[in-house]
Amino acid sequence: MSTKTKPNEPIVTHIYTADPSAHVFDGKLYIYPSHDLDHDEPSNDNGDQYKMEDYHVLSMEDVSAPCIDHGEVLHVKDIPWASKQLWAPDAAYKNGKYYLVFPARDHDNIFRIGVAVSDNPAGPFKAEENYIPGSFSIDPAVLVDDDQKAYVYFGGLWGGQLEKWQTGSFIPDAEGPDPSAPALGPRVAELSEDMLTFKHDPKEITILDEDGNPILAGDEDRRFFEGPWVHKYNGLYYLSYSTGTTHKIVYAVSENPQGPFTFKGTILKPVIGWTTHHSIVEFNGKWYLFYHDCSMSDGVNHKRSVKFTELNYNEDGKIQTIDPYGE
Ligand code: FUB
Repeated sequence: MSTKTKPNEPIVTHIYTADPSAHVFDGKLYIYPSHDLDHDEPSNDNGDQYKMEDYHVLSMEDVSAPCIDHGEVLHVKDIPWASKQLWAPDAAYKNGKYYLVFPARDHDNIFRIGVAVSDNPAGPFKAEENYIPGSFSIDPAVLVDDDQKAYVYFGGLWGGQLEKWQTGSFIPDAEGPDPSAPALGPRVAELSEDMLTFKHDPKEITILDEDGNPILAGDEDRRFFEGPWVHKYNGLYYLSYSTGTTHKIVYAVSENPQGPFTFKGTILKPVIGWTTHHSIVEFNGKWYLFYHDCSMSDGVNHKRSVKFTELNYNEDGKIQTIDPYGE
């Protein structure tokens, strides 16, 4: 735990971590990951093997400093509305407080998104009594824009249940669109001033190809699957996400935080393991991609480790594609 951190190596090795959301708070890098459990039970496409019960917060003074584990900051037993599966969280700072925004299954087995609050970026966090009214699915990511408006982006297919919300209510046996129909997009909602509710019903984000046509559900190299993240670069909004079945992190760009976004390319080639999940952060004048893979468990999909690497842009704003195991 006290060794120096290196790019493309697990930032901690004493626990399995995944789904890293990295932020700079108080001049330090804070990472809010999922905490994978070390079990050997079977896996399925519904993601039941991802049975995480708590969150830890990690931090680094700089990118080569030791990564500190601040310990357990929230446990499912302390979240009144949640029953299981604390999946990919994010954190945001507003109004002098830190907000951990996270998905979990409620007591009806439906994924919802909740908030827990702290005065300290390293927690501990106190969960709200109920999930955000009107929230559903997984993988929330919060952007607090330059004008202090806060947006939460979320959604995930398959185990993340996004297919089941196409009508606005939960249809347990609903399937995804036909491959020739537009793909399902992630959702976005502006958060209220206190960060605890949506200001409006979530809106579906449209992702367009270079000709202005919606990306289709059958276009598995480019369509949204899970893990949305939005960052700003040179005044533009960059929406990046996992393509799931084709295991890439790709991105699309817009002038508007709620889209539509135009597809641009691949950020991260496939990693060892089925899932891929990332965040992008600027720290001390450089940009970094935080991601995970399963190298530390020799490829066991639910035993993942967070890593990071530098991310570079071309002069035209395009992100250079990263090979996680390249030179
Ligand atoms: O960690 C559980 C799930 O796996 C996340 O919510 C997805 O993004 C995928 O990484």
